[in-house]
Amino acid sequence: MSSILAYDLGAGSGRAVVGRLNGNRIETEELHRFANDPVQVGDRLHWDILRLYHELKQGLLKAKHQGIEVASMGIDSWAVDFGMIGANGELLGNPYHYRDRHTDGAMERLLAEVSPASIFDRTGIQFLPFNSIFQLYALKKARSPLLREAQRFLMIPDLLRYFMTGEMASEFTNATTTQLYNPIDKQWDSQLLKWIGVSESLFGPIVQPGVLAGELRPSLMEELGVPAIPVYAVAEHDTGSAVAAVPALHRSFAYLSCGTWSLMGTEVDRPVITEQARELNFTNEGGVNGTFRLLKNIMGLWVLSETRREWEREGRIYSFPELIALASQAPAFATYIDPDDDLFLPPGNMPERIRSFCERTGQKAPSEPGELVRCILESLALKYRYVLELTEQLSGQRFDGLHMVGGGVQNTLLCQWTANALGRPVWAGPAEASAIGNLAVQWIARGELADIWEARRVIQGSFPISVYEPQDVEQWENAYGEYLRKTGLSKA
Ligand code: ADP
Ligand code: LRH
Repeated sequence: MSSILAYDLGAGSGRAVVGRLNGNRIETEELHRFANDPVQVGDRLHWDILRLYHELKQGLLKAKHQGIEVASMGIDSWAVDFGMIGANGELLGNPYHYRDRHTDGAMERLLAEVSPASIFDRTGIQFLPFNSIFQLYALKKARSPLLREAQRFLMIPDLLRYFMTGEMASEFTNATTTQLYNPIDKQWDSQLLKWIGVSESLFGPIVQPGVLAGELRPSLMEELGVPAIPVYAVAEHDTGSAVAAVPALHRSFAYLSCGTWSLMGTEVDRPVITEQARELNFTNEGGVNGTFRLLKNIMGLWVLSETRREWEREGRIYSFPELIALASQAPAFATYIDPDDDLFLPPGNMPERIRSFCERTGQKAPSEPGELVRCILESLALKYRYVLELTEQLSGQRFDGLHMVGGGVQNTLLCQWTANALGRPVWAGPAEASAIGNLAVQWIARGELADIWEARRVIQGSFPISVYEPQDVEQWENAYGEYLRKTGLSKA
């Protein structure tokens, strides 16, 4: 039984997970887990990319020390961000964090020059102010030296794979999130690049998940004392990997990938590039096996983790289970936020922003920690209902329940409240869906699993799935009406 390795880097933390396929069962073992703390330098927020590369090396060393022979490996991470490679093959600068404010106003500025329809029709991608297209446009407008020197654009997992192998290639699922990839022509969109004034020569060949993309560079093998390990391009967008691991047994299913972000939608065979999809601001991100993810970003547990971080700065340390316990004791249905309000995107003082949202919308502002956490979690559950109904409208499907995967499934209160808000069951798990999807694509490429559906069957049989049946449905139904009114979503 061979051991393979998945690196999964989330906005909150990264992990190296070893997977073994034992007949019809997957066994996983977390080798290494590390924080992914971005670094503010002056006005700019960066990813600590070299530290992350260091942590990837630690994963390989831990495997070596435990006598694990790694037969292959793959890397997935959050989307949209990138590094630039210069003429000497070195990384130019530190990649920006998608929450950095250098993109403030860039989307509005570009959309004043080029119509939203002409961008959406070419990409099928939702408008988020931090998409790579707007980051690049902002760099161009700021006359960034980065663009003058750059020879190659590599997204985060492409970049780390390049560090490891010395080979450069852009992986498809992640490339689609740039809003510069045309899924109809199946290539980078030259017209969009012309509109933003960025040279097409920066963009290299696109490879599909499952392609063998190189092996460890000799210098790295020597540094770590490890053998040549094949490196696969997997679904390098973490959400692509997470959805590949949704334990669904039938074609038509709804998912919520619940980590720092909440990504909710369904899988489709073809991108849905219609006026309705554009107006509802849904996206069509590339998936495995030629599929697309018709989904919408919801700000997600970021609002909670950033709230927790604010309290930590004040010297009040709470674990997630403590916060959940406080929320469960606070009064129900007191105040609501729309987590997708622009207020909540940048890092900062979330308790203050929640209060200011409540004041703006004529609600009593929560003050105690339990009240704030309850407001966040109830609002998320109710927003999930709103987006699930939009997904149904757009896809013409009706879903019997919701598959929830990602670290957020550890929040049993959120899972239960989501079932209550939807009035439908929630099937929660696995928590490490992105790492498992990463492994699954490698097993398919290695000929050990037949296809994505066999992978999903095996995942379903290998990991516990918790079922949450809806409770207090009438109260939640009433709360939903209140939620839409108070947040202003009823007018959207
Ligand atoms: P990402 O990949 O974006 O870093 P994860 O999938 O690891 O995110 O999920 C992280 C989220 O999971 C945290 O923001 C937190 O809300 C939730 N979480 C993590 N651990 C726990 C826990 N023990 N109990 C409840 N929630 C948790
Ligand atoms: C989740 C995720 C999401 C993107 C965001 C930038 O980690 O990849 O799919 O929209 O990060």
